[in-house]
Amino acid sequence: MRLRGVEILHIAMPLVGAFRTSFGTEAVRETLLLRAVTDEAEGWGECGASEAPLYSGEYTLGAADVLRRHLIPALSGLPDLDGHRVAPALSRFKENRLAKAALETAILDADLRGRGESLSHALGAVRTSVPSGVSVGIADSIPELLDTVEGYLDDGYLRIKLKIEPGWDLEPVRAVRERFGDIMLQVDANAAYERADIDHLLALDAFALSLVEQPLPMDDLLGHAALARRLATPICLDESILSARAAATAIELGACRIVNIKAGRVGGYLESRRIHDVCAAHGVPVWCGGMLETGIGRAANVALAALPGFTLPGDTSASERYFDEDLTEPFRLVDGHLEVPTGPGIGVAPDPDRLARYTVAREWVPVS
Ligand code: OSB
Ligand code: MG
Repeated sequence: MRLRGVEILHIAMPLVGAFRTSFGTEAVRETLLLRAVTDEAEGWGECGASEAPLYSGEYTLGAADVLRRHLIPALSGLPDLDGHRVAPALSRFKENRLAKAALETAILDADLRGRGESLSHALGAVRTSVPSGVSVGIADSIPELLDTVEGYLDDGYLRIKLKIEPGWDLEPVRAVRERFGDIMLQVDANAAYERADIDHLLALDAFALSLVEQPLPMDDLLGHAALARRLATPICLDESILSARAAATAIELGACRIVNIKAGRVGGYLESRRIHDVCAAHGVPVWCGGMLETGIGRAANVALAALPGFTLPGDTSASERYFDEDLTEPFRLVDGHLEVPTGPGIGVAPDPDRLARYTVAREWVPVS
């Protein structure tokens, strides 16, 4: 397969409700879609970056810049390009995993479409549908939070994840546990606490949570290990796990018992599978995280979540939890599950009219 070029589409998709975490509030998904054009097929990838570098150091315009200036040109002149050759061709460029993942996914999608194979099959999926949870942002008040959670439980979500931060933790968690009883419940701090908060975090053990996600800074694996020695609730890492090597290190240090896998954060679906394999070898359950993706990114996430080690419900929610109108056919929740696409590649494509409506800029980056 030979790459002809990549179109970078800048999109702006209003969210049905602003999503608030410890690091900021997002009301519009301002991100990139990539359309890889090869001599065999076209492929799509979605970038996990947001307008500002709050989750990681990457942000949408920065991702577009590194893609056009460095990453896409590095794929020129490769006569036998396929999904597996992207990461080695980009490896001399440091970091920029969200941008690399989007590019690798677009090439992988084109490659698989050309061969008529689904991404789920290529990754080694064993399920035809995946159990879904939902990530609930920080609310203005506890009554408002309880209404939101009730709505999601009525929709059929199989587990609830509450975003927490100092000042919004024990009370909201207690209120949700008391009101809804024995639901599967977990929390995500997005690194909002410090080691000095460990005694405070121990109070979370009272609420029978499935896990506490990324309580401490991303580079504090030893802090997570120290917390893990005292906290009965399993620690799950998100931001800290940037690669299969990082996953192996975190597990060996006792910094986590569960891993959230997000393809963007780790540089792509192929590295995600390696993390899955490392975790499986250690008996560490994994689940699929999300970055408020459109149907393009969601399709690929759902394929990943169908692998055997994904034994916990992921942040793979239905399209309507994010958008009034998705770019693809909407993903729908059926008995708490999303169906895994079966068509070639990621198995979905953007609807041209809706794509045009939400595209704010596009640029063609040719390769020779
Ligand atoms: O920490 O999991 C996170 C969204 C943006 C950035 C970080 C995170 C999240 C979510 C949303 O929790 C998950 C989803 O896509 O539904
Ligand atoms: Mg998280």
